Amino acid sequence: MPPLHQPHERPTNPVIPGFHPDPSVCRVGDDYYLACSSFEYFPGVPLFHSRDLVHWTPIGHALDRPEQLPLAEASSSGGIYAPTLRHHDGRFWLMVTNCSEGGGNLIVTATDPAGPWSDPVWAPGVPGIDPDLVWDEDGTCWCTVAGVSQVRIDPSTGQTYGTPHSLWSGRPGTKAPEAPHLYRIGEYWYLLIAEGGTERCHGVSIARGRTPAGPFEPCPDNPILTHRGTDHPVQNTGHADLVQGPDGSWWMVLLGVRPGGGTPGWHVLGRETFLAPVTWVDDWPVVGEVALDLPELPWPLYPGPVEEQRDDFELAGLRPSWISVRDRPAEHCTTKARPGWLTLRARGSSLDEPDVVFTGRRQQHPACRARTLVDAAEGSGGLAVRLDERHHYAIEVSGTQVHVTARVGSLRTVVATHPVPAGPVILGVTITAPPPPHGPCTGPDVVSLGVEQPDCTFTELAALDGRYLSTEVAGGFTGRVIGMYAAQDTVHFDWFDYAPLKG
Ligand code: 6LW
Repeated sequence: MPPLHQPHERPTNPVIPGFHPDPSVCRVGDDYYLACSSFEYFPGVPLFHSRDLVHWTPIGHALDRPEQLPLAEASSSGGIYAPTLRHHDGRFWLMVTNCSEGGGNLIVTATDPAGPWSDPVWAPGVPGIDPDLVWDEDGTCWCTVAGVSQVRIDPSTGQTYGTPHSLWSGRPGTKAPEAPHLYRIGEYWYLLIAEGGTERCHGVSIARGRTPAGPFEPCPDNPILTHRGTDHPVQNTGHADLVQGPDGSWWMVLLGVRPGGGTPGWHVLGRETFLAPVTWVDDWPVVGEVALDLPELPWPLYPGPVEEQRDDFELAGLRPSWISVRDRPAEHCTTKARPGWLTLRARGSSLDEPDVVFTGRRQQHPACRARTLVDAAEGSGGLAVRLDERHHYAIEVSGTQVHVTARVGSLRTVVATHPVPAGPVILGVTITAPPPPHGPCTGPDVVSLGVEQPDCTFTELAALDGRYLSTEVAGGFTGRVIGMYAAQDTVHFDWFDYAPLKG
């Protein structure tokens, strides 16, 4: 498995590449922890650790037991939305919405953010998504949600008190005031929100007041961040959380996307986590550029442990970077059936169905290569680039044939068929920039699928336009995930590797 980052002299954005949206960050001493949304994937709510705000190491998930995370009824881009991660009274508190049936707003706690996390406490009295938690000087806990409204809560039971009241709906005429976070900074309580929807009009606004319950006075310079109407390489910037750097300076983590190709630009990696500097003028925050090259930081960098590019499935469990669609019961996904292999057992569902048996990792680089050695003697399955049930490209072994398939909305087709000798076969996908000439109609990338021969040469069977696996085409809130799946019966995978490519 690849590093989430290469140790750089000069730090770069995004600080957590690939589909890692809605970041929420908290600081405990010299350590920083960050949580993201995970939607229909299991386990839910990926968690990261950092010492420098730039290098983030995956440490696990807040929701990694099926009883914490009912997702069977979650639609694509349903499920887990927008966590808030805070540290209070010696414990980590994470509040999040499970938008699927059987879900709702929930709170889990842990003393070690790497887990174990508690069973959820449900908070049915909380009136919306994107819940924030903050404690005032008296120890009263306030829960603020999209809209933007607020209610008092006992976070250890989920019990709410009083009637939720409206705080602020952002700038007049701007849609989707959401993603609130409330902070006590100096003399004021600051209410940070996102506005404009999570697409190109996304932005960040702020208001301040003397109490956590308001009234709030909007900043005269709102929105304090937006890239709408610009040709900045980072778009859709919004959904932010504030944090202080090791030297006391202020920073913001936020989501952004990197559209590629011609017009209007297609983003394929989902909404990623970026870092931006913040300064203060007249007690209002001023956000610096969300640059792909971050400024030199005045504190030491800690690159952290680097994950291997390759997983040989030698461990009893799976590394935190592996995610599955909706659930991961041991009878369908295990490294124990054949030691040193990942075994997937199909439910008879294809990639077109919500209960497909699929385990993959996020595509984190615009250009990359992924390969796996598959033994499909007892079934059929292969390697897929997945955005959702209706948008995926795949290469599948079935008997002594491999098929490349493409599903784009309601169109589904077998693009290529190729004979392979009996026995394990290496399947590969290579994602690269489109060849020149580039014009307004050029897609963001080319997804090439094929088989690797015993002499290590790659036989390309199909080269598909990547725009059809983009959020601009498919909609939704996730990004591409590249992984292994079983379509019928039992399929074994000896190893999987993923490597970023240049260009
Ligand atoms: C989330 C909302 C948003 O609830 O997208 O970009 C939604 N912001 O705040 C899903 O991530």
